[in-house]
Amino acid sequence: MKYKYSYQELRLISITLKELVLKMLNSAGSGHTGGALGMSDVFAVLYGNVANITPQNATLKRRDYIFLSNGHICPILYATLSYFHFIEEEELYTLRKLHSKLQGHPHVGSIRGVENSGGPLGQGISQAVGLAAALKRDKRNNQVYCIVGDGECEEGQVWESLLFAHKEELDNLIIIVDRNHIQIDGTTDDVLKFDNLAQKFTSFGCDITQIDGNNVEHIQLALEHARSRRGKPHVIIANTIPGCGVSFMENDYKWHGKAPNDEELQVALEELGKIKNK
Ligand SMILES: Cc1ncc(C[n+]2csc(CCOP(=O)(O)OP(=O)(O)O)c2C)c(N)n1
Repeated sequence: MKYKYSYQELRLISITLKELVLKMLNSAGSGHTGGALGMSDVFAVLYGNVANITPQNATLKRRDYIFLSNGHICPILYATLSYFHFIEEEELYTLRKLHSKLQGHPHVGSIRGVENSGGPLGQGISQAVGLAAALKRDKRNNQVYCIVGDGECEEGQVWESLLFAHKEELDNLIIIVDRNHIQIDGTTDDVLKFDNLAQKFTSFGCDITQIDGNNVEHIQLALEHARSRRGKPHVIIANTIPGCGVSFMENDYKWHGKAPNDEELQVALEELGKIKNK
C-alpha cells in the first residue's frame, strides 16, 4: 500500500503535534497533558496515512470514523485536526475558554472531525460499536476506529459494548487502547489491577495486536494488519509512555490532568526541539 508520509515524516509530525498540545494547554491553564502526548504517534499515523478522513470528506457518508472515547485527551485530537487543516491553528488557543468550540471534553458537531461527545468514560466506545453495527447492516465499507484509555477500561460499560461487538462480528471496528499504565489517581495497577489486559480482550472475542504505541512503523503495520482481518472486532493495545518526549512528564500520573506553566512549557519545547533536530 502506498502511504502519503514516510516514517520519518510521521515522527516529525508527531513532535509538531506535541508542541501544539503543550502550547494550547499552557494557554488554557488546565487540561490533560500525559495521555495527549503519549498518543501523538498514533494520531499522526491514523490521520496522516491510514484513515480515510479529510477536511473535504469529514461530513460525507463515505468517510472513516474516528471516535475518541477517552475524550479528556482531546488536545491531541484538536492539534491533529489543526495540523491536517480541519481547523485553523489559532482556534487551538481558545481551548477551554467560554463559548469556544474546543471544550475540555469534545462536543460532537462543534468542529469537523469530532465524531463523539466525550467525558463519561465508556460511552464513546459504545457509540462506536453502535455505528459499526449500523454500517455493517447497511453493507457499507467504512472503517470505525475508536481510541480508548486503559484507565477507561476499568469502566464496566467498555466490556458491555464488547459483548455486542463480538455478537455482531464487527470486523469493521478497530479499537486502539492507550496502554500507558496511568489514570487520574495513580497507576492503573494501583487503582484497579488488570493482570493480563490482552487476555481479557481475547476472552471477549476480539482479535488482538500488541505494539509499541510510540513507534510509527509498528502503529502503521498494526493498523494495516487490523484492517485485513475478518470476523471479529480488532483491538490494538498500544503500549505508550504518558507524557512521551518530555522527561519530567514521562510516566508520572500527576500529569494526567495538569497543564504546563510558562517555565515548564519552555523546558518541554526545548526538549522536543532537540529530538526534532537530532
Ligand atoms: C464514567 C466516568 N468515570 C470517571 C471519570 C473520571 N475520570 C476522568 S479521566 C479518568 C481516568 C482515565 O484513565 P485513562 O483512560 O487511562 O486516561 P489517561 O490517564 O491515560 O489519560 C477518570 C477516572 C469519567 N470521566 N467518567
